[in-house]
Amino acid sequence: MTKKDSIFAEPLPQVSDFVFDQTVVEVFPDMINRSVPGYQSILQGIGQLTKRFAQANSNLYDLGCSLGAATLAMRQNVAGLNDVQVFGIDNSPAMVERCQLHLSGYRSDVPVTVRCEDIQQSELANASVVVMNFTLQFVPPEQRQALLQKIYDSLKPGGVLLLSEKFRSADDAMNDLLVDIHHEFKRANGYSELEIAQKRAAIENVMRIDTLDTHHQRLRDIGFSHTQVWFQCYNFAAMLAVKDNS
Ligand code: GEK
Repeated sequence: MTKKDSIFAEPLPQVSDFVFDQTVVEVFPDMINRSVPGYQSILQGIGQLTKRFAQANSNLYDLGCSLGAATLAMRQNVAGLNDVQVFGIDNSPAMVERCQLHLSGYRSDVPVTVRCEDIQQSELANASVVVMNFTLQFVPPEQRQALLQKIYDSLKPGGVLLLSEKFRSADDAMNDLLVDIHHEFKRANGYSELEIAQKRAAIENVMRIDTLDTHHQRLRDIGFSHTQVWFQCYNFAAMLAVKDNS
């Protein structure tokens, strides 16, 4: 049973920047399911796309793996492929510890290694599938291009990046609408106005979001030959970016 997220339920004298600490780990599955529209559908799609793009004799990476939900979705979809390794990487020690415990509860012949590292420092190589499921948005904007370039360089021909992000619309009126209906979604999932407002204040300095155009353009500039949104709900989208086969 996952504990209910009530981190921002009481008025705080001062709202500090959001951190992925032990308190967050305890409620994380409830928090992400009640906050990210389509989270379960995206995980299912990550599994499906992994099945399609994973290559034998390659590595699969889940960058910013939290408790390993996408790591598991990937691992469940590579059975039968020779010499495949899955790596989950997160820089929160509390997340990594719980992720290891969580993954050890499932049986699999596919080796999984969970590492506590900053993904900006991680060595990535021989990859066929790289997942960043709501992680890039926590990397400082000016450092995103270099990280994505490293991912591109680590991919084998025909490899894929699966990138999910909250985004903002360049059209201010449309952006206000998307933000509003997302908040309605959170209210329908039991979050109060106070919880929504305090979470927003906690996250605004640590999660700076791009437009979808910025994402597509940056991925194209780096060298990805095809980019596509394959899932969207309100201001949340999952994209795929494919490296050419040649
Ligand atoms: C899921 N992918 O459930 N290096 C490593 N990890 C990082 C970094 C960094 N530089 N910055 C942030 N993180 C998951 C959900 S949550 C999204 C991802 C959310 C980690 C951070 O510790 C956290 O665990 C994760 O990225 C973001 O499919 O909570 O909105």
